[in-house]
Amino acid sequence: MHIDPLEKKWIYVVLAAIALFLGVIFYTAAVRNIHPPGHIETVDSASLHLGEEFAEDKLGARAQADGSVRVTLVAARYGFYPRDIRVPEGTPVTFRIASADVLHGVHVPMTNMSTMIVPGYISTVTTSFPKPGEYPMLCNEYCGMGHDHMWSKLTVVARERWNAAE
Ligand SMILES: [Cu+2]
Repeated sequence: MHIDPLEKKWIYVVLAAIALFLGVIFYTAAVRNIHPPGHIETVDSASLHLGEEFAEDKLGARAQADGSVRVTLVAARYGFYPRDIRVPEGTPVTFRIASADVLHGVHVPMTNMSTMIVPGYISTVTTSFPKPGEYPMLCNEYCGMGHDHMWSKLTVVARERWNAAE
């Protein structure tokens, strides 16, 4: 069978591109621990305030029995609530986030904390923050007129300064 040399060249180019894309996907998943949001748990966005997990008094950071920290957040136009989160450095932190209205995204610059928050689903991300400091949590999915102002504060504090009651 005859294949035109130019066509052959492009077959190699395409195969190389596919190999590169797959490589990037595997690298980010295995090495950088970046995953798409898990569409496993559902939640009713319209009644978050009435539910068990996302009621107002249940939100925020809480120490878990295994030493990790769980942060429960509601994303709503225009912020992540509660607006001021404190977590300890170098500790596994699991974020559980639900949207009260439309599609949002959350991103903490210079870290791998980033996920989409799709209404109706609970987005879960586990990461840890090696460096203490104040970080913005930004919305990275356009969600309306106030999107540019949709951010909340994440403070990473030294382990011994972190008080589980906060
Ligand atoms: Cu938003």
